[in-house]
This record gives sequence, structure tokens and C-alpha cells, in this order.
Amino acid sequence: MKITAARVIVTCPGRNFVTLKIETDQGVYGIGDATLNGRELAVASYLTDHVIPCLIGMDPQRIEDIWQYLYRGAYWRRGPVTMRAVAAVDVALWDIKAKMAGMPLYQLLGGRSRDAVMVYGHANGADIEQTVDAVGQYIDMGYKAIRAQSGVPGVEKAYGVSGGTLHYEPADAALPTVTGWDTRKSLNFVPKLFEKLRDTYGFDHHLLHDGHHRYTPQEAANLGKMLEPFQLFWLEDMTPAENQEAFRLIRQHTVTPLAVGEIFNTIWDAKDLIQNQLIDYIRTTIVGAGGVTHLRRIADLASLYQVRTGCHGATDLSPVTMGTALHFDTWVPNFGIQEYMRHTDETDAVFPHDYHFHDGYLHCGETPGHGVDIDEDLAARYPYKPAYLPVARLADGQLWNW
Ligand code: GCO
Ligand code: MG
Repeated sequence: MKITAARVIVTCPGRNFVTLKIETDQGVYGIGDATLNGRELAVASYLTDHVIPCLIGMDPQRIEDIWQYLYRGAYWRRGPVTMRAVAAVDVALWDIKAKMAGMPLYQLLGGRSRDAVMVYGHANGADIEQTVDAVGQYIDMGYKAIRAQSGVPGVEKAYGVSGGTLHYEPADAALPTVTGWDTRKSLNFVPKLFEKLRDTYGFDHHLLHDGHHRYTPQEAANLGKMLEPFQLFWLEDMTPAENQEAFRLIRQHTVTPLAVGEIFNTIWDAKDLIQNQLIDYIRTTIVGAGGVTHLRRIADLASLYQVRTGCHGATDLSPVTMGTALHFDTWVPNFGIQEYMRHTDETDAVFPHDYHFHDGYLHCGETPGHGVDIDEDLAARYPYKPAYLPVARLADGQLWNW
């Protein structure tokens, strides 16, 4: 069997997506996601200029060998651009293999570990009252787990607050928007939000919160401690994780569960955090870390230390990543939760898929492969539009982590 052609499709049905399509001499094709929010064209070029020429003529059945070829063979390892390109190829090849086998991908991975995948949605509002209402709407839709973010009094354009409640899109402008941040105000505010949420809805639902890399370890420990009475499912990305050791300090002070990893690219970014049991959930997903082949290794390492998966599932991960992640989630023994930010109808039309939401759970379909396709004619109607993630600045103008 041979790869006969491969091409990159860049489309913007409401937001940008980069998709790889690999064709074979058996008439079977596979689809992979290569989207890197705000830096899309770098991955498109990496694939078109440097990866696709090597793929032509290769045997698509040799997924592991092709993974190693692209990872070791580049000499320049890791990084978000490289690993997304590797992920796109890997996912397209798993799609081909599963289609050839006539099986949904989760069957090839080892079969079902669960009937359905528990997801969390994003509730947000300009203030506590609006956020409490938004959480109520998610509960009414059947969600068992909800992330809550709110505007903070005195902070311009706080993280995680959107115009609407169902769709949240931070990559919102042709040049980066400037947003605000204030640690003191946030530390004072977030516990009040969760106190109100527990007072209103009780303790039956899982509640989550994202610190989006803004706090120091000491501040993160403080917030974790203050939130203990409200029993969060997790606190996410409390401090930047380049220094994995920093999580030890947070851990020493709080029992609030910790999640991290949406910006990790390889097992090496998470190794110390996992082996030292400094986190509870690993957020890395398919497109972020080299596809199914590598994410499986991260999950297996995590399973030794009772760390569970919590795959990133923001709107900048295309339906191809969501569909593949759902097969992964359906199989992976140490599953925790799956993030689910809904795509717009325009995006869903460009990427026909067979997964569906019901009563707080996502269900992957039974179509052979990962179950997600691309309508290339429709995709062509939405040309690429430059869109950046925001930056964050403190009140005195200093740049902070967005
Ligand atoms: C989350 C996130 C995201 C990121 C986004 C950046 O879903 O937890 O932190 O929304 O900000 O993926 O592209
Ligand atoms: Mg996050």
C-alpha cells in the first residue's frame, strides 16, 4: 500500500482550521487536524514544504515508523509547530488504518472502556450573577461538569468571558487584542463566585476553573486553599509549567485537584509532573502532542501514577481532533473528562462528523475511521483570515501571560 498524494486545506468557517488529507493507492483517504491557533500558516508550510514530499510513496500502514521518521528524522524535535504536523499525519494514518479494518478507531485502540465520554462546557458571564445563570443553562442542557469564568470588577476584558454563552472564541482580531489582568482582584473574587455557585446549585455537579497561566505558585496555592470548601473538579493551568517543579509548592498547600498540559507537545513536558504526582489531570490532546501514537504513551505513563486524562477541547481544535479524541477517550483506561467547546454550525458543516452530545456525554460514532470528514468544496468558500489570540497587560502596562 502506498501514499499517493497529500494536501493541506486551510479554511475559515468562522475560525481558521488547517487540515491534512492523505490519499492512498487503495482509494482510502485519511484526515488529520494541524491547527495551531494564531500561527496556522507555519504548520501549513511545515507540512506542505517539508513533510508531504517525504510521505509520497510511503506505506501508510506503518504508522509507528512514519511517526519516528518525522520525529527523529527532522533532527529538530518537539515544539508546537513540529508536533502538530506530526499529529496531523498520525491521525490521518490511523483514520486510514481503521477504515481499511472496517472499524471505528476505538476498536483498533483496544475497544470500549466506557459507554460515553463525560464532557465539561464553558459557562461565563460579565459578573457573578450572569455566570451563575450561565452555569444554570448548562445544567439544564444536561451537563454534569461545567467550567465557570467570570468578569472581575475592575479588570478590563477578563479571561474567559465571551459575548455569548455557547460559543467562546478568544482569537478575535487581525492583530492581538489587549486584555487586562489583576491577580489581587482575581484572588479576592474567584472564591466568591464558587461560593455563590455551590449555594445556588449544591454539590452534585462538577465545577472547574482555568487560571490560564496567570498566577505564581504561591498565589496558586492560596487560591487552591480558598477554593477547597467548594470542591472543584480541577483548577487548571494555575502557573506556567515550563518549570514543572513549581507545582510542588502548590501541591504542598492544597488538596484542590490540579490540571495542566493543553500547551504541552510531548511526554517530556509532563514527565516530572506525572512521576512526582504533582498533578491530577493531564490536558494534552491529540493535535497538541503528535497524535494518537504519542498521546497514548502520555496516558500510559500517567496511568501508573493515578493521573487521569482531561483532553483540551477548545474551538481551535477542529472537529477532526474532537472526533479522534472521543475515540481515544472511549478507550483510554485512565479517562477523567473531556473539554467540549461547541463549534459553530458553519464549522460543523465543513467537517461532517458522527459524534453527538446527549445528556452531558459525547458519544463517538461507529463509522470506520475517526468518523470526521471534510467537505472540500464548502471549505474552499471560507478563505483564511488572520486571527490572533489576545495579549494580557497589567494596569501599569506590563505584559503578562494571556
Ligand atoms: C481552555 C483554554 C483555551 C485556550 C485556547 C487557546 O479551553 O482551557 O485555555 O480556550 O485559551 O485553546 O488557543
Ligand atoms: Mg485552559
